[in-house]
Amino acid sequence: MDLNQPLIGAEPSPLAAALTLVSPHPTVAITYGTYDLFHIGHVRLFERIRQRYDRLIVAVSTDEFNAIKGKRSIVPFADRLAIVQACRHVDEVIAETHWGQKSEDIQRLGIDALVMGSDWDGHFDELKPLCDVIYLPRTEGVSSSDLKSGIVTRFTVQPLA
Ligand code: C2G
Repeated sequence: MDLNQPLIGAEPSPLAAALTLVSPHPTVAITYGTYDLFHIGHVRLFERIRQRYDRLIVAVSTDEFNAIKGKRSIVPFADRLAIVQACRHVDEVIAETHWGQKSEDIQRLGIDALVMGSDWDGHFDELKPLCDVIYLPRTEGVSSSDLKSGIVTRFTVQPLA
């Protein structure tokens, strides 16, 4: 029985009535990012979003869009997309190809909240008329760029003295 469809002329059963009160519709959140060298900061962000919303959609930046963002990732787009999709907190992945797609995504996907890490504080407030816009504290002490520079430092061949 599809509980979302009103039964024509029939009173919903007490169960149906109770269920519609409890969860009117699954709440959906979306977040955007590069997710290069996938790390605990990304996992913690997804985890916290999933604790607040029933579904999490993640938009992963393509390599071409990263170039526009002035970023070059180590892990190619197709792999970053597959890695994010494999995370159990993530329900769906889409590609992020341009800055302006957020308002389209929010309306097309019926988004309740856009959630980003605090390094983006205030950047997407213009979308507040469309959905909740939330910035969660970043996980301290880890970032893809730190991981990259750490690898370079540690594995650069030191010239023999
Ligand atoms: N993040 C975090 N803690 C960290 C590192 C990252 O919570 N230690 C969060 C960031 O705040 C961001 C997300 O993880 O919300 C993805 O970070 P990046 O992969 O660096 O994404 P970015 O390149 O900033 O792309 O349209 C928005 C852009 O696509 C965001």
